[in-house]
Amino acid sequence: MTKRPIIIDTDPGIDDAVALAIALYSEELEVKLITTIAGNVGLDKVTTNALRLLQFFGKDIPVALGATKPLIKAPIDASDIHGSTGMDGFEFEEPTKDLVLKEHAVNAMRRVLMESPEPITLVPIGPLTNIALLLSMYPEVKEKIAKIVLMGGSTGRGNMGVMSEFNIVADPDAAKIVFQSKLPVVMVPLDVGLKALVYPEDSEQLKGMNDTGRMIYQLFQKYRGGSMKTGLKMYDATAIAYLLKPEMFQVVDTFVDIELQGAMTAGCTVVDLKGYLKQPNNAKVCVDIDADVFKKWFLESLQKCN
Ligand SMILES: [Ca+2]
Repeated sequence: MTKRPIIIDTDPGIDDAVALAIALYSEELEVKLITTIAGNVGLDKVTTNALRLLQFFGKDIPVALGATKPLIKAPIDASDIHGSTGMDGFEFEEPTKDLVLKEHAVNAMRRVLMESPEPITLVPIGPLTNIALLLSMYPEVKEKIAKIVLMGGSTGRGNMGVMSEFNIVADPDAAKIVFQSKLPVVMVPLDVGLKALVYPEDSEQLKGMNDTGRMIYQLFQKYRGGSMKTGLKMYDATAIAYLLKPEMFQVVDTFVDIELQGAMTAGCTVVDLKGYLKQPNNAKVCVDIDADVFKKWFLESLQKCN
């Protein structure tokens, strides 16, 4: 089987760590590049976390550093959710910097895309600043992008505001550029992340599964994306789930825009499920997930890791 090439743009982050583990060990995906973006914590910390994970997995994937802050608005600090390092709970070895490219993430993405004989899928699982910069600076890359499968937004309520989800509200201007890009965009929103839950009994299975399972189990002890008792929310892993097993989702074609001006709703995704705005569809939005299928897939996928 030829592997599908992807680029993951990430801000690890505990749920990012899970997404990376599954993607890096998948027989179906070839991760060509990892780009980092300030988000859950600052750029230095998320980059160190990405390098820690790659060293832990023994995977030599190039890493390029992206934007240190959003396009326009001030950054949000989410260290209350992910701990002060962004990935508290496991003692990683100090990573080498060997995998770090000299190029900025935007230039690295452009190069990898333009050099690729086949289109590449972009998988942003953090704020969309790098992707917006890429599309704005180098529009010629668009024909090399198969699609953008992003974790972010919500069709209903938010997790960083009444109506706003973290990855989108962290850089709403960037999100607007991505949704207006005319590229095929798949939005895997908060709605499904809230149902993609890992419970104590699932987490216990990870503990003795393999090294990766043990590491993730330990990270979960510090993760505040939900509580262990009522289920930990695997937000970012749902984007990888869409790539590998889209049939577990209910998906609708619709129009999505980003509210930039709302006095109380700035940064929310306006998902026009009923067509009030009379705009052409610009995204596929995952509106539901089969939670049982997800859980089975989640555990089976992590079993493939070392
Ligand atoms: Ca993330």
